[in-house]
Amino acid sequence: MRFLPVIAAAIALSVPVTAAELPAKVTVTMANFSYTPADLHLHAGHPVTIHFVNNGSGGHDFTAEEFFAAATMDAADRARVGGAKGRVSLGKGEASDVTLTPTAGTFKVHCSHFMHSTMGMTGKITVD
Ligand SMILES: [Cu+2]
Repeated sequence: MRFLPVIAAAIALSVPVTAAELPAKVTVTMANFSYTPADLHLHAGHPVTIHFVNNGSGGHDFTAEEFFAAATMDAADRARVGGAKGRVSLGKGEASDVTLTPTAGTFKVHCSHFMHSTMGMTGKITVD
């Protein structure tokens, strides 16, 4: 029984640190002409790394100005979303990781390339 307090203390010390510092990971795949998943569900106040991949035959982007503007992220990630543009632009076969902490809300996503949203490149992000 004398080891029990030690184990309890180790758990108390390790669990909160791990949970607070490791961002969740989600992948968003761009294709002609879709996002997978089209509806992204994230948790407010919890850091997440979004892995964007372009599997299409040409360039695509993930434009979500309000989502990125409301999120907290460091300067390098802010640059990856084009600053105020709020857009992850990828050429064919490219990928990019963006780590951020989202703010609650429902946000629209679209591809800004000519006619792509009309052909189906739209999505939604729900943060709660
Ligand atoms: Cu596109």
